[in-house]
Amino acid sequence: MANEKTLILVKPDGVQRGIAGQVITRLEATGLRIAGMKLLQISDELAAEHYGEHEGKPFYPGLVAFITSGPVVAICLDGPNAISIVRKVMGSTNPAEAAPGTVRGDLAIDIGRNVIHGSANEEDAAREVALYFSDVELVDYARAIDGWIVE
Ligand code: DAT
Ligand code: MG
Repeated sequence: MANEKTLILVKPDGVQRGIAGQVITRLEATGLRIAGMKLLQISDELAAEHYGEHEGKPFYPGLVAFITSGPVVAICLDGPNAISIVRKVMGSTNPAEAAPGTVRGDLAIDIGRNVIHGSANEEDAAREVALYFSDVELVDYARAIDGWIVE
């Protein structure tokens, strides 16, 4: 199993709605380890770097306005297959198509207010973790329960 780090954001809608804790609870419950976590307000510059792949698309201006509209909770999770496991917990991009039991399926109804971001692949994860966290903000530690989570 490949150990991976991935970047999650509880987007401004999640913070404003008071469901950041629910989202974090679902992520923690997977067994993945929290390596970094903080609240921050995303600047226009950071938003442009983060969502550069979507520049030029019709929804891009609204996406940048939304992601910079209030604070987000940024989380770095670490563990085996962390990237794909978090994507599974998130659910499909459009909440209308997201499965029940996923964050987007259970807690959202609109693609433009879909509560959570998670890195899509290894390349994005490495880039996004470095965008939001410095080396000293990522803590490497063992948990007493690790042997109950990974064989
Ligand atoms: P994801 O967040 O699942 O990785 P993405 O990278 O394709 O999805 O898009 C980033 C965000 O942009 C997505 O969470 C919500 C918004 N978005 C994507 N497609 C959209 C669309 N067709 N209309 C409105 N917003 C959209
Ligand atoms: Mg994406």
